Amino acid sequence: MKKILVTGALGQIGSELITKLRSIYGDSNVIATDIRVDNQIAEQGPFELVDVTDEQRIFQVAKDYQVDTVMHLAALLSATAEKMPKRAWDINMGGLMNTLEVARELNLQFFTPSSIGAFGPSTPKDNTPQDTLQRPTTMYGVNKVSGELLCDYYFQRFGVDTRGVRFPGLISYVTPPGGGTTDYAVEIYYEAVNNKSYTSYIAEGTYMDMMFMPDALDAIVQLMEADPAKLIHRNAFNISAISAEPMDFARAIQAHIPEFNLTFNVDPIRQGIAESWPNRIDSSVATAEWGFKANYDIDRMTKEMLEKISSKVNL
Ligand code: AKB
Repeated sequence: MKKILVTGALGQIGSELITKLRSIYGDSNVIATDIRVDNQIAEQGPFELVDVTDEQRIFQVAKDYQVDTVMHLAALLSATAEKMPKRAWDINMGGLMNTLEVARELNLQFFTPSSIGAFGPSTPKDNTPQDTLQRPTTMYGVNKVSGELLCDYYFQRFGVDTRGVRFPGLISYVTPPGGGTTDYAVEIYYEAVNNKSYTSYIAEGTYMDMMFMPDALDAIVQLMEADPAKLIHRNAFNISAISAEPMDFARAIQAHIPEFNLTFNVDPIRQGIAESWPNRIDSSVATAEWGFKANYDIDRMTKEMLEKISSKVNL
């Protein structure tokens, strides 16, 4: 049985991952941490205030609860990181380094997500291979590539059991993302339900990888439970479920809301980031090494997103 500390537990991934982990490993075995308190998560099980730039505090909480695993999610996303690059470096790299050090000192299994943002304009755009050119042009991308290398280093140099995936844009109806380039793919569903129209800041024809949150959560659990003997890569596995551009979402939504109307008002910063990322990455190495499989395509995800958001609106 695992005992897991999760940083950034109130973020888009964390808020759903905590619930899933608690259902698998038991409420008291999942220690949610963040820089602010959320009563619902805190009532369900252990919760501690932890700022990931404070290594001593991470160490203390990990030691007090005698955890054997840390899942490090706290990070600034791509668009926010572009607005404040120095702060992004401090939080994304400082937080990762601190958490890896705690994992080394206490011999913890370690998970952290990388991203499709770890690729850049010179990366092959279609069927992007697992091992390829990575020269990202954003601060977020620089952080993610450095993080991938740092996790490999901690495994090779110190034997820390580091594992990770490159997440695409994650789509969910529980906690909205904040400050990402792929956030439009969540906003479009809320606007479809509330206003039957959406103005996209990403241009028509711009493809990016996406995934519905339940597939992302399954992938984390599956990778952490995978037989280490089968893992050749360990960190930064490409995983994707959907390659889509704004019109693909519009068409999927129109199957349920025919009057839905999509217009465009492109944001040059986020459009520039999106254009530097792949159209569709190849997940076959993750499938071969630990059995990754996505269950949701865009149509199945759209049906569930619209149903769940409508039921929240009609409460
Ligand atoms: C972002 O858009 O910054 C994130 C990501 C793809 O890593 N959703």
